[in-house]
Amino acid sequence: MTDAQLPFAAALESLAKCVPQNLIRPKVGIICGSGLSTLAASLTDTVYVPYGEIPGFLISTVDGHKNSLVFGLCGDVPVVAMLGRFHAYEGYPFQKIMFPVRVMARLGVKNLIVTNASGSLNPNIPVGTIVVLHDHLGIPNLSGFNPLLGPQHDKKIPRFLPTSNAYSTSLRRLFFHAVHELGFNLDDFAEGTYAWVSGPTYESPAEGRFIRAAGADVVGMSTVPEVLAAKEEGLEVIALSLVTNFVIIPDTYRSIKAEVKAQLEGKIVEDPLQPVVSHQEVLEIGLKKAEIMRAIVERVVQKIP
Ligand code: R1P
Repeated sequence: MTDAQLPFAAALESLAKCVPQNLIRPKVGIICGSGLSTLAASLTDTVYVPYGEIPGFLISTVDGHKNSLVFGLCGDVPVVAMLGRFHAYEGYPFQKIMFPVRVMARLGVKNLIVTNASGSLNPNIPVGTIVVLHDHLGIPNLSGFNPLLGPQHDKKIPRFLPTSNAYSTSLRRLFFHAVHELGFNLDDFAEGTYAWVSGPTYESPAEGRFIRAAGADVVGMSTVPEVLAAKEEGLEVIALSLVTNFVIIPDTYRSIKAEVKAQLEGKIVEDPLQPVVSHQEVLEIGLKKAEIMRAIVERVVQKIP
């Protein structure tokens, strides 16, 4: 499937039928990451449109992703939020994963706030930190799976999209002003580079070390396709990553050979607990921190000129 075959007209028509006039031209779009659907909780005058009712939209099969587009007011700013997103590991083609962002752009969205849950690779970025992304490392982009591969469907969109300016400096500035105004400490928030991996496996220690060595601070399985589509559509983008776990990247491996040798010599060898990450843990941290993220996102939306 190419972008040209996507049902833009049908999607816009179906939304126009159920969303009232004062909400159908949102200024800001929000994508809620894993466990972060409550980001839209304070919108007023809300209208929920299930993904299943919008032509071209998929269904997220991941826990913590509700399948609804919600239109509403944030203060007096019309906003549209995706309660749940689509990931490549669900078996979905990139064109369809990026479709909602392109629909938002056609509805009039000019600024996109993308959120996600991520694993930290940086010892200075603990679990629970909100990281404002300043760059990304798209591992699939570097290995022949760039989401924008394919025919140039729209001649107005550059064939060779620059990505050095993907993350809006003005929106990032607004974010840190909002943090200050809400009485949070700026030093509790981080800036960093997001490594996008396809998933669905969490990173092996060697993979973690590899992407850390390549300059990434956090890692996750989403966001970059949406950011690329948003940039093609000319949107300003800010991406906020909530660290929900720490990626285990030991410098050395426990030697089972040494342990067996010790056992053979009659020594008692303890079997240490080996921590592993789970999606449940990701959702729990999301739940705990979503309120802070919501307050800041709301403030940022109000501050967008
Ligand atoms: C893994 O726990 C899931 O959480 C993150 C990862 O990308 C993966 O989908 O979800 P979001 O990026 O959608 O927030």
